[in-house]
Amino acid sequence: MTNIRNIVILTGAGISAESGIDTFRSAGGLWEQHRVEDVATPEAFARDPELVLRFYDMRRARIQEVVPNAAHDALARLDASWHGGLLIVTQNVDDLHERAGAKRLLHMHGEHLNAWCLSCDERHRWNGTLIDRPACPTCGTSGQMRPDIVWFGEMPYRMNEIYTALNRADLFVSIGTSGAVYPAAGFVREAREQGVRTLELNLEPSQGSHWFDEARHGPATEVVPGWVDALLRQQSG
Ligand code: BV8
Repeated sequence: MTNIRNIVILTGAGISAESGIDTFRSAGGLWEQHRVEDVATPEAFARDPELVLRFYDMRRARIQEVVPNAAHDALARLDASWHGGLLIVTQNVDDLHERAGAKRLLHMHGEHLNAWCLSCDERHRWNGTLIDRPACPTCGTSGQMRPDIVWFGEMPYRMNEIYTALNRADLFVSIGTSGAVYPAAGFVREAREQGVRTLELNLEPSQGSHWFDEARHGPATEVVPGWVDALLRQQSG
């Protein structure tokens, strides 16, 4: 992998699986316990806000019980040492990348630890619950705060920045994602069309595996550190 300067990395639930956070589509996964349309759509929130707020309160509490794993740590190490361009685009709404130390990071589907007031449109760091309809710290309105999460049918965040980085990239790497949800699942084809080299690091072939130039399959805590170490060794020549 010579003359690689700018890298875009997409991560999904698989990178947090070994930290003890359920993925979506695995047996017993999140979407096994709840129908997506019952908990992760604006319609669901309008229809049964209690169910949706309880679902996200449970997950917000859960991520505060777990810690980053060797895959998160390896990407933070890469972020700290890579001289070229780097952007980690995560579909995950947990804060494990940040806690591992990653800085060049973007949450395209939002964050559990943010609450969004629909009355004044302010977002607030939030590690408590929302089911008790707390008042907004900015406007004081009660009962208008929702999880700052991109639900199905809603536009993901910072898409322009993502496409700009993809267009400038030399390498696109997808880690721990099934390639089932768009627009994230379309990034590999966008990259290919730009002549960008593409690599999949996943436990098993994803739905878009055939679009990648190269794929390495195995647990993220084994595959990701090995890939990062090789890249940094190459950089130090
Ligand atoms: C939008 C936040 C329009 C919520 C999420 C084109 C074609 C078809 C459908 C669509 C399309 N375009 C849009 C759609 C509709 C929809 C969609 O894609 N539907 C799918 C189901 C067909 N997309 C949307 O609605 C998007 N919005 O299009 O808006 C718009 C346009 C203009 C203006 C306004 C609106 C919004 C999508 C975002 C929804 N929110 N998350 C929450 O977290 O509760 S998506 C959520 O699901 C995740 O963020 C992630 O994106 C996805 C789950 O996928 P993964 O992370 O990959 O997890 P999964 O469990 O599936 O797979 C885990 C993988 O890891 C597996 O491959 C496994 O093998 C691997 N693994 C497991 N363990 C390990 C491992 N790998 C390594 N190591 C391990 N140990």
